[in-house]
Amino acid sequence: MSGGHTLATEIEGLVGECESLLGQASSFEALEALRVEFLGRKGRLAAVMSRLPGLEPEERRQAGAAANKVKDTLGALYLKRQDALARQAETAMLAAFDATLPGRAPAAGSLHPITIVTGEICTVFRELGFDVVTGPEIETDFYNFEALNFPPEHPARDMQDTLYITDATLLRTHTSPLQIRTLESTAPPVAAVAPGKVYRRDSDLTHSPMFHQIEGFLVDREVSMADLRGVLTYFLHAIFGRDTRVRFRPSFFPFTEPSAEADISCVICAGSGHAGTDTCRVCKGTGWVEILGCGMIDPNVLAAVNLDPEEYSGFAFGLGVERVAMLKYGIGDLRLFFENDVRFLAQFA
Ligand code: 2NM
Repeated sequence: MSGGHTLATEIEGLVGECESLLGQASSFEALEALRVEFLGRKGRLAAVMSRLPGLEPEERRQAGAAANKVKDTLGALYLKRQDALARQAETAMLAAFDATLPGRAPAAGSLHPITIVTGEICTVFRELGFDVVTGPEIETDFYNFEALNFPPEHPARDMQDTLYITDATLLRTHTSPLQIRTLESTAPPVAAVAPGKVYRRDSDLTHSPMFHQIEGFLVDREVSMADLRGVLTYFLHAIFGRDTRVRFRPSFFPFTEPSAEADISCVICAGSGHAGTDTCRVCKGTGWVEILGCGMIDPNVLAAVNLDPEEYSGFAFGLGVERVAMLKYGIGDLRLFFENDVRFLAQFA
């Protein structure tokens, strides 16, 4: 050491000053200001270093060594202080709330009641050996009407109130076109259900221009009305409960002969016809509600898909999913299905 005021002692003096200031730095901002003041590119250590080239070799060697040591020492002090401040901040944060509280679960969505009921119905039929088939919502006149035994002048075509796209293409008014497509491509024995959206020119309190249907059929040799009755009764018991009574009434559809409608005992009043002293609003006091249409597939429909009606027979049925959901959940207003109000939908979580 040459003693007295040398650059080396000046540099070491910086350490003491910086050390005490770093110890007092109480925020990340104050710490950063000190780093810039002492260690920055235009800082005080850099200013001292810039004077090195003008020194005598011996003093330059000592000053250079001191400067490098100071750089390391101050750098380490800076990191130590930064770490201490981070710990302080963490401790303060942990003191401010209870870190053992469980997290808040994000709100989960839920299935739409139409999706739930469609799934339940398809599951019952899948368990009975039916396939589940889907297909286009835009159909041709052939698949929607002609193959289903609706002649061009048949009043049922007007009754359907169809949404036409062109003369020959339309929005399907039922999912039966899928049964035709399946019968065309699959040799009997064949059984399938077809869920999906269907469209009709109808819109009021109890009719939506788009709603959901499930239709099904089974074709084989020697299929009878007894098979229809057994399968559909089993299905209605699976959906509405074993205590539900089922009855069949004669009806008419262009694609089935004979045709029938199935009623179940009213799910609201348990078939009593009244609610307390009032008449039951759902079954209007009859004790029964209509639930599906069905019948033996008309020979003309079998012929349209090149099956010999003398060799094969089958039953078919169709139902509205909104109607099943309304009865199952006691929903009084069809419009609730299409408004997507979360207060309604969340009840099916
Ligand atoms: C119903 C009622 C009765 C039906 C008929 C067919 C087909 F394509 F196999 F002939 N599919 N669905 C049918 C029969 C639908 O809905 C109320």
